[in-house]
Amino acid sequence: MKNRLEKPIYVTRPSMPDYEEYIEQIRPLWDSHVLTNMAEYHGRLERELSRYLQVDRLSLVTNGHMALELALQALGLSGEVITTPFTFISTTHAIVRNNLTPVFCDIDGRDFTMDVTKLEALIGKKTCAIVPVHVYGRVCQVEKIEEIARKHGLKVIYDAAHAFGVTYKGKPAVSYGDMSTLSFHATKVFNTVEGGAVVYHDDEVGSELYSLKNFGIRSEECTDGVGANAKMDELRAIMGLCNLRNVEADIVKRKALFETYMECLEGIAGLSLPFVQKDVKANYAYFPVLFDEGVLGIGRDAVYEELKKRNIYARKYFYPLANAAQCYRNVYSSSATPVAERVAVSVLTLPMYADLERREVVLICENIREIIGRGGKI
Ligand code: T4K
Repeated sequence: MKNRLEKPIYVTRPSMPDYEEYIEQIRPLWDSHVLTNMAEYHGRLERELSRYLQVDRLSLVTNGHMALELALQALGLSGEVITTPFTFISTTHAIVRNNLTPVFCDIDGRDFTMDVTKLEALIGKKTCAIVPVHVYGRVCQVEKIEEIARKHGLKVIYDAAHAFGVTYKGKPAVSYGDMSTLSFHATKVFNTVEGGAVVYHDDEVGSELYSLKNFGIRSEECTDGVGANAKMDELRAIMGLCNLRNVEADIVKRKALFETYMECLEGIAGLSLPFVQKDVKANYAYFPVLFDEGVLGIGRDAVYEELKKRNIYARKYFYPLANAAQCYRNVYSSSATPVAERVAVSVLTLPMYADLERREVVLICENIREIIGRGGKI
């Protein structure tokens, strides 16, 4: 094990502003004592994010999960929602916690987003919406989904937790569908520590979201909705304002790292590299690879364990599938989504974050090559 790293490398590492910059920016709060409840910096971040993401309407919330829960609630849905199991468990939970029933559609074997060729067969009398996931920041087949949704009168809410800043044919990915939800969790391309947002198009929906994130309160004496508390506080909003200044540079750094991975791992039979989508300006949020045990003679789990011994902490995003999670597996079966099942058992997302160094990526790749017995130094 000649390549063991001295310091651990995790799958991701949050970007942070300069300490002095953040302290300077939060100083006014010590004068105003206004810390939360949709105050000044909450409003500022909403405006700056709308500008950066090129959208007209955006509502900040406490996290990506609440963005999903409230987006579904704001539309007043009931019945079945078609989604995919190849996602973080939050997507399914948000559907279930709205008393809606998830129906799992399989994924496309190349980009791992919803397989639209299997979508229509799942639509029934009870179907009210589709919740596709722009997984790893890959854009779903938005045009086809729109066509099918329109034909059947369904709402479309994209889980765009991974798709910050991604564009498709020059248009922001988050501008498709009735709504899109974003996560600004510490592990994301853009973070506010914890945070999220809903992008929407209809002012009535916006007013509903505003109320739902504040307990359903409309005014001091009127609470007409069963809301939650999903308000982003001022300290996090300021963190977001600081991080937003660096996000473009971060994406450039991620792109370079992505290209280094591609160079260092290319040409290995049995190791599939990320699919690069046409017409998409990516954000390089993740670097997922698939290990085909039949070809390599070593499987994903063994590689994962061996990398850990070498101080490299890759992750199995997204294994197990949502339809195989302990809380859902008595109701659903992952065998109904065979492509997702195959991807989930062979995928490993390798470390990817703006401050990762090129030489660290090279070392990670050398370790992978050594573990799978495919060549030494790069
Ligand atoms: N929809 C989708 C498709 C999502 O992927 C997510 C979240 C959501 C919805 C919901 O959005 P949020 O409600 O979370 O905003 C992480 C994140 O917690 C989660 O946000 C993310 N997706 C998911 C894919 O990954 P874990 O449990 O894997 O995170 P954790 O704590 O193991 O962190 C991974 C690594 O990152 C650690 O090994 C070290 C590093 N790290 C992490 C944190 C939190 C740091 O260096 N600093 C940190 O502060 O879920």
